[in-house]
Parts: sequence; structure tokens; C-alpha cells
Amino acid sequence: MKQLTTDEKYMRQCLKLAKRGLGKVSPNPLVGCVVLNKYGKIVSKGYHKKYGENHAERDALLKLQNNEAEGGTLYVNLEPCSHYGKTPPCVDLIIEHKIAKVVFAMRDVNPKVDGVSKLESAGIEVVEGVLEEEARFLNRIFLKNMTQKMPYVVLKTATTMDGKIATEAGDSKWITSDSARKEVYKMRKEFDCILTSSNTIIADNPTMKHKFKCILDKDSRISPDSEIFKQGKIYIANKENTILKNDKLDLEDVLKNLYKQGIYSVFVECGGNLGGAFLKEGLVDEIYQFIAPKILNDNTGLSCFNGDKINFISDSINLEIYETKIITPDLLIKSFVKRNSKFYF
Ligand code: AOF
Ligand code: ZN
Repeated sequence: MKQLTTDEKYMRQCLKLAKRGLGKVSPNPLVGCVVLNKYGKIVSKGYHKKYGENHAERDALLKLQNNEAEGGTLYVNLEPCSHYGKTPPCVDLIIEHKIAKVVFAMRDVNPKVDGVSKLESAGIEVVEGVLEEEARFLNRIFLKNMTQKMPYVVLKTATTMDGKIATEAGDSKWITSDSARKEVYKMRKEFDCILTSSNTIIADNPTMKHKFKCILDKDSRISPDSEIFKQGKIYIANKENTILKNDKLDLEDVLKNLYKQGIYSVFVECGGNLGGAFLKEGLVDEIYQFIAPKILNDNTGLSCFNGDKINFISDSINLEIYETKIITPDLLIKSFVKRNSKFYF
């Protein structure tokens, strides 16, 4: 394994601290901070704990007495902020504490933020780009939200080894194991919203315990007595509140409407037609595919992605796998959808 430089070692700690905020800081980024005194000893650590509360730098610096960090170095995985939001600018506090050097991983894409010039005009040395790729990966949802004004979309599917999600008659219970399905319950918690179609609601009448659900129901077919209405908030996308495209709900418009309602990440759980449409429209950022060690071996079986006819393999949608995990006996593959090499990290 590659040896980490001293800067990278402390930045790794920042990234680890940042992750403690997972699920609690949205739509803010995940940020961690480590402060060293002028002798190179860690004197404080902090992280952004909750939306609206102290930023990582403030969390760390407020734990310090007098000028404990004077002449020291502050590590943080995001460019320190310079604006008044729900909290005052972190750069002001860094200057007050007479920090000599700030090392950060990535620039803040929030147009209100220009911490670098403020730090430099105060005579503070600034080093940027340490573990930048890891930092951008960690905050990919924030990066997409800020730059595209759209929620980050992850599509989940559970298939046989031949990519089938059900028999022709619709039998799908169960392709993956109990442990894989438990993993899905955990995953859902990481997202602001679960999105599914009215077909799923009509076929399974699921409870879907989640704080926010979006159901695509163009013709308002689902019954108001469905279990889904019994918990959490729901946004029903139908032809009254969503633009139509080729007589179908415009999926991009649905996502934009969700963003306007404060939904920053969406977990799509659906069948092959909707999954195929989301992919074709280029609206999916990641795919989580569970694969069971089973082969249906039936060409009438339903596929996980049912787009239109494609003649050339070179017209495939390309993915980049970034994580694989065996959830015995199944396999989970997490991948990014590559489109025009437009990644957010
Ligand atoms: C930092 N450190 O820990 C975080 C930052 O409304 P506010 O005051 O919380 O500001 C939110 C913005 O501040 C957010 O959009 C992002 O640009 C930055 N978040 N900055 O220096 C932190 N969470
Ligand atoms: Zn800040």
C-alpha cells in the first residue's frame, strides 16, 4: 500500500470524522477537521454534526483555550467558508485563532464561498488538493446538488445471474436472500426519498417505512387506502402536477419537483420499464445491483432494464464499479453510471 504523506494522514482523519455526520447534515456537505499546534501535536478535532449547527472548523476551534492553536495548522476536507449562512464564516474564527496554515482537500462549489482569498489576505498559508478525489467522492451528493440543482439518484435492482427480476407471470419472491433484503432496509435510511411506481404499490401494497416517498402514478390509479399513505410524507407524481413527455411522466421534471421540496437524494426501487427509462434519460448517478446465485434461464422472464432496441454493444451504457461485497449468498455491486465522463468528483 502507498505510504501516506503527513498531510494525507491528517486529511484521512478529517474524512473519517466527516463520515460521522452521514444522514444528519443534508443538504450540507460532510466535513471533518483536525487542528495541530505549532509543535505538530493534535490539539483538537471536530466535525459538522447536524444541518444548521456548527461547521467542522468551528466545532474543533471552540474546544480550544486561549491561543492553543496559535502558529498551528488546521486540516479540513472542504475549503473553509467565508459567508454568513446558518452559521458565521469559519475563516473569521481561523484568523482569530492565529492559525498559520490551512490544508484542505477540495474547493467549495457553493458560489457564496471564497475562503481561500480571505485566508491568504490574512497572511495564512493555504495548501489545497490533499486527498481531493476521496473528498469529492465523499461529498458527491453535495456536489451534484450544488452544481445541477437536482437530487442524486441511486437505482437499486435485485436480479438473477441472467439479469431477471421476475418470471413472466410476475413472481419475484424471493430472488435475493433475507440478508440482502435487510441490507436494502439499511440503505434506504441514507436517502431523503424512496421512489417507486404505482405498479409496485398496486401489486404488493407495501408499507415502505420511510420519511418521504415518491410514487409515479400518472393516471392516479393507487387507492387512498394503500398502506403507503399510513406513514411519512408522500409526493404522488401524476399528470396534474408533472410535465408529460411522449405521454409519460417526464422523469427529469419529477426529480426537479422533488429537489424543490428539499429532496437531495433519491433511492429508486422499481421494475425494468421505469428503471430502463431512468437510465435512458441519463438521470441515474449510481446503480446498486444485488445478484443472487441463480439463473432463471427463461427468455420470457422480466429483465431489470427494459430500454428500447439497441443494435451495437458500443451503444451500451457504461458503468464504473467502485465497490463489490458478498452478502452471503448474494453479491452486491455498486457502480457509477458514466455519461460523457461527467462525474461530480
Ligand atoms: C465549512 N465547514 O463543516 C461545512 C461547510 O448555512 P451554513 O452556515 O451551515 O452554511 C452552509 C454552507 O457552508 C454549505 O452550503 C457549504 O458551502 C458550507 N459548508 N463549510 O467550512 C463545514 N459544513
Ligand atoms: Zn464554515
